[in-house]
Amino acid sequence: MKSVLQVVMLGLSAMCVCGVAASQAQHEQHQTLQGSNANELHIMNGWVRALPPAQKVTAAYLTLHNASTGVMTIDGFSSPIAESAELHDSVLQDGQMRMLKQDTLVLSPDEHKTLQPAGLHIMLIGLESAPKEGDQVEVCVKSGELQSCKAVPVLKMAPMDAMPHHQHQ
Ligand SMILES: [Cu+2]
Repeated sequence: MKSVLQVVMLGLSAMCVCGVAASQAQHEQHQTLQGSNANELHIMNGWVRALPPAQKVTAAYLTLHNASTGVMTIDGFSSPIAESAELHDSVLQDGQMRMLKQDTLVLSPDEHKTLQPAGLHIMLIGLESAPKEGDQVEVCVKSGELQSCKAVPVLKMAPMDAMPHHQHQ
């Protein structure tokens, strides 16, 4: 519980500073990564949506940073709590929000891409048990041989720093 609170507090304090300072604060939270050159794929501000116990799918959100000098193609996601994980985009079709599966996500050198509600997100599919608020869930991101994993908090609602323009749900 204490570590979850700390993660939330870090997120909130990062929100209160702007520009360069905010990005520095976020980078201090970067996870140590696995594998060769894996430190070039950074996961920041991740969270998984808490759902009622019967649910078999949920969504994970995070910001990815390509800290390398080359183009990076993200081609896989996984989590120990899910049988599979897919990248989805939310698109408005005929007045309805639909989710479209994406095979890859391309990051330019030094690009940040934020996965967030109503946009790109990771679907965690085939949950053995629905993640509860307060849990920590590991989420892994792959680019070819490179894999980066991070434990992220399970939350009922988006933390404020993950929401664009301070819009609340
Ligand atoms: Cu989805």
